[in-house]
Amino acid sequence: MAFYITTAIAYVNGQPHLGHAYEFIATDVLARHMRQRGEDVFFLTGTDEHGEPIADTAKAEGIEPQELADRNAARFLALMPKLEVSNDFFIRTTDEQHELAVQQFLQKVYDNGYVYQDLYEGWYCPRCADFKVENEILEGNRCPIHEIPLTRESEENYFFKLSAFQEQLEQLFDGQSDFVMPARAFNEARAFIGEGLRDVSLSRGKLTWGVKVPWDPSHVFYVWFDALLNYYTALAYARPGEDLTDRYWPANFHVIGKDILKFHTIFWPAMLMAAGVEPPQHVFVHGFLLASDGRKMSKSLGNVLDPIEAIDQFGVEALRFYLMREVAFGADGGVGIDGLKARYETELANDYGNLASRVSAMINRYLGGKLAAGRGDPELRAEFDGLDDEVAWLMDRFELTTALELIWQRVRRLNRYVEEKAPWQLAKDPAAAGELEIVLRSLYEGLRIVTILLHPYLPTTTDKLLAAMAPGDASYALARWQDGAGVMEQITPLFPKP
Ligand code: ME8
Repeated sequence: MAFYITTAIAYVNGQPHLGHAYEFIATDVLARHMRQRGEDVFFLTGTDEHGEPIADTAKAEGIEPQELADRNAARFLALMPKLEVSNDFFIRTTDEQHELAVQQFLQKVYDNGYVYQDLYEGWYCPRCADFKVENEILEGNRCPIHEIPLTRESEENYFFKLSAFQEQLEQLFDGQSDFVMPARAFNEARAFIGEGLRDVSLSRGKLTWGVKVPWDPSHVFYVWFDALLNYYTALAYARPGEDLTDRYWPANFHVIGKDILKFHTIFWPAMLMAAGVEPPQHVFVHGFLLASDGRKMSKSLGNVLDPIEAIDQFGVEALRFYLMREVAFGADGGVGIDGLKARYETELANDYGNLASRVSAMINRYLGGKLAAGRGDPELRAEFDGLDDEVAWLMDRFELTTALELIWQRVRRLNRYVEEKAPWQLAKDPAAAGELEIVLRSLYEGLRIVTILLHPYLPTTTDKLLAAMAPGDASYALARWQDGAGVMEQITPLFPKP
């Protein structure tokens, strides 16, 4: 089945940071998991390049917005392989095909009668590129997100009739309790609709850095309308000569942070409805990464976990694992380099790395690297029965952290099993040869299963380990206890001391 998943597209007025990396990695974990299950996955990410913040930053640097966009988009593009992110396409909202498609789409919204002209006056945050409603503004007319002073702006604008979709949005939410996940985010969005929707400004007359409004080229579209459309427009040109829209739309998951909930769960489905296009199936809203002291990460406080430094020190797989393990996906949480180091040593190097080394060493030493067919230890086997289904069930609900915990319980179980059975003792007793074979075969099967399930989190390490095993395939169908013969080569440590 088609499975289309997207990240938010990052603003190019700054460099990639850990919050971006977190979202890319989490989305990648689910994309890889679905590929293992044989789904027809399309994974989109990219950059959001228009709007006031980019125009302002470029101006401050004395360069053209396109130059700034090119420079920073290249940084995001280069980050993907460093994070082992397996996106199928990288969209830039300055792509000509995207700009044309935005114009066509919004022209349709206009033709359908959902756009009108009016005077707009309100409090505007140049960093959010958004007008703020009175009840969310901080004392002293400051932005609730950036805490910077807002400016009073008024201009003749085109408006999108969001209010016309009040009922349809209520029906969407009330008919599908997992349209927005997790429940806390759903409730927040539903409450916003419940307050009564107001029309929103669709264009900017003062700005030139954006997609021109086709029926009035003296205006550009408000950057959010241009940006949200990336999820839809990319499918038409991601594969030259092929239009993937029918194959992948509606998207299964849009993955976003909690600060952009309103745009994705309210504006976006309404825009799609206004053009007669189906809304996405789910929007998953993740939390924010904070410093380990619970404060916002900031360069001036010196509490930033820099993703590139973390990768240089511990490797990308450790970063991926740590972020997915440390902070329950969907909630906020603190992270830091000390926590990463601790999990690297105790969990990756000891729990998993040592387990793999010991199992491979013992299979080679006692059995010459070969395992005969057999059913293994029924008690241990029973603890792995149904694990694949449980993990898949959690992944379908984007429970990346809970799924990882479930897998890790089995990693720990295998370590206890080694201690309980002490294969090195069995090896001393010729009468215990049969039992030794059963114990090692069971360890091999358990290790193979957890390795397949860990594959989305640790793609390179698990590939390396599976390459030393036969069968060494990461497909999900093999994440069940097998009875056939096996082979395991001697391996080098998976997580050496950094
Ligand atoms: O919002 N922890 O771009 P962006 C977790 N261009 N996630 C974080 C984070 C943190 N500390 N900081 C940011 C935009 N994010 C728009 C999106 S989509 C059509 C347009 C997340 O570069 C943030 O919540 O500010 C968002 O999902 C993503 O990073 C990009 O943020």
